[in-house]
Amino acid sequence: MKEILSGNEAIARGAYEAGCIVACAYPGTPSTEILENTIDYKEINSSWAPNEKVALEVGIGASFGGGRALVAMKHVGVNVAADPLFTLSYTGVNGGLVLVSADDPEMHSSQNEQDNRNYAKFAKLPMLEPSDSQECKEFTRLAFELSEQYDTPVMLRTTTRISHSKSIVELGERVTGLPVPKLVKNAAKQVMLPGNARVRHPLVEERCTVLSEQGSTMALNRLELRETGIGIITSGVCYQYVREVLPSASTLKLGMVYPLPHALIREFAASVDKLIVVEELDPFIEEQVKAMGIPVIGKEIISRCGELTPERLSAVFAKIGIVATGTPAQVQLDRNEPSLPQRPPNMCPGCPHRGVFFTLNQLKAYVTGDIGCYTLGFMPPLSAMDTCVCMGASIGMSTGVTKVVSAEERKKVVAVIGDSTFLHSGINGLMDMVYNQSPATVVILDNRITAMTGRQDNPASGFTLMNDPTHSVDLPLLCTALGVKHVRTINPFDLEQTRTVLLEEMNRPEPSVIITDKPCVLVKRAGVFERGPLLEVSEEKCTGCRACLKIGCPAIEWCPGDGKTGKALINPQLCTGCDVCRQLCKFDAIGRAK
Ligand SMILES: Cc1ncc(C[n+]2csc(CCOP(=O)(O)OP(=O)(O)O)c2C)c(N)n1
Repeated sequence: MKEILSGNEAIARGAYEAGCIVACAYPGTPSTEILENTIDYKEINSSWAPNEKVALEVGIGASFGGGRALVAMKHVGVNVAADPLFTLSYTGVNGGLVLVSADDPEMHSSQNEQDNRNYAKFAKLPMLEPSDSQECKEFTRLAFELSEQYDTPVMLRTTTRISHSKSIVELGERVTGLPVPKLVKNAAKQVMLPGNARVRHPLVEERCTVLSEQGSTMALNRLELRETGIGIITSGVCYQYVREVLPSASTLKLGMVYPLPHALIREFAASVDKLIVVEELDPFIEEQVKAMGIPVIGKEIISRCGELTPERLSAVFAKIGIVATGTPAQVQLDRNEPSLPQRPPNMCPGCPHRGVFFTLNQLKAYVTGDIGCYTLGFMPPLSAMDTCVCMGASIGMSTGVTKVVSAEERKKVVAVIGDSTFLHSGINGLMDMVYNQSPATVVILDNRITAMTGRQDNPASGFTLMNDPTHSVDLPLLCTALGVKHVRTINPFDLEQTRTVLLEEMNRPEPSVIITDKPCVLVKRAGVFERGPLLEVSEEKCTGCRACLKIGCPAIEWCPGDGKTGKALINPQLCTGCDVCRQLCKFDAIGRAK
């Protein structure tokens, strides 16, 4: 049977067909839908972990126990999981373990565009890179087999285009007859004390050599000889672009981008006149080919930044006099479609984060921020976020700032972090804050969900990925247990309360935590978010002072009127009745809709 699947759906299907029994992840674009699809297969125990390190550790446990395990994360998530990953490379596996790294060239939804192929080389483990959804499925299955055959975790790298594009996939059956998981002690292999690890390291090196040799005959590395004037080494989505732009060129399509199949590369180089590597981001393949003593064209014509497209690739080839002969579908589409209006990202109407950032702006706070929907607090008119580096960084950074500025400036320092991000990696920062008595104030924006990545549950939301009710972390109790003496809960829609509590805690020269307790408007369960009575603007009372526009709510529109005195208007389709704008109107012009 055939189905049209996205890359992420196909990876989930591949895991199912491979007999995978455990899947664990922390959400992050473009990887999130993998676990949102493994839940469709009841044979796979799927769960969200609080962060990527824990997700990988769950996978390692399942593998050591003898089951096949899939672990998924976005590229920056691998930084979080890197510690167990590097040593897992030494221990190897029992049941196959596949780690999906979903990279994001062009940073469609990320804070950097690191090239995670480097992780494969750094951690000395094989990495497969599919070029379409069919390969996403097949390579996932193959990755489990290679993992067990070579006793290694296998990384499967996708990019946003591969994760989110849809193409036809031929479905297969789930494998049967895999060994039944059971506890087997093997300390020499699984306890990485120096004495044991020293024995494992040479095996890791040998494994890389063997994989490189055997890679030359593996079907996933494919030599396609056509015209021999130009030969292109490529992988992933770039392979599709090369085929579209230069259909007559010979290609070496690498399905395994680490370790590289040296013999096959030499054979290809010897069969073509001019060798080019087409790859996004780092010169990962290029540098290794050059290190083999083979001259190759690469990053002198292709940018190290952003993603490629067929159009960009045509322009790249033109630089060295190669004329694109294909007619890429994408190019046609781009030229014919009218461009969409620009829509800057904005918090939703009724978002409980809005009032907090409005108040922080008014208090001229120095806000060490974090990653989530609330990062939009950086945008005008709220303009109340001063830093954003990585998940969980806000609290530690606030401590750092207070260590260097004057006593007066210290009072301005506020860390802002979401519930999911706090549980991901903010807890340690708070522990340090108490331990080292930082005077900063932490605001935990508890909207009961991991909103930014699509409303996934987390350990404080009370439900699992499978939608089963579970314990929900009591955030005030947790902060108290960490030693915070001043933990206060506020209603972020009450601007007066928000301002008073923020001011009190900012002025207190001790660690303090303020927790907001209103849910995300898009929270998926009934009864959590309640729409308030809708608001409307009285045309007579509105003076056109624009005070209500200062919160940047998309539900408030501006009617220019005769051009001199415009008036505000509340769109009833968008208003949630959060009541924040009413509190800003000095003329009592905003009230409940009749
Ligand atoms: C290491 C890492 N993992 C995952 C992500 C993707 N990501 C960005 S913000 C976020 C969580 C946001 O949830 P929360 O803190 O609850 O804030 P909300 O969006 O609900 O306001 C996630 C998973 C990331 N940027 N970095």
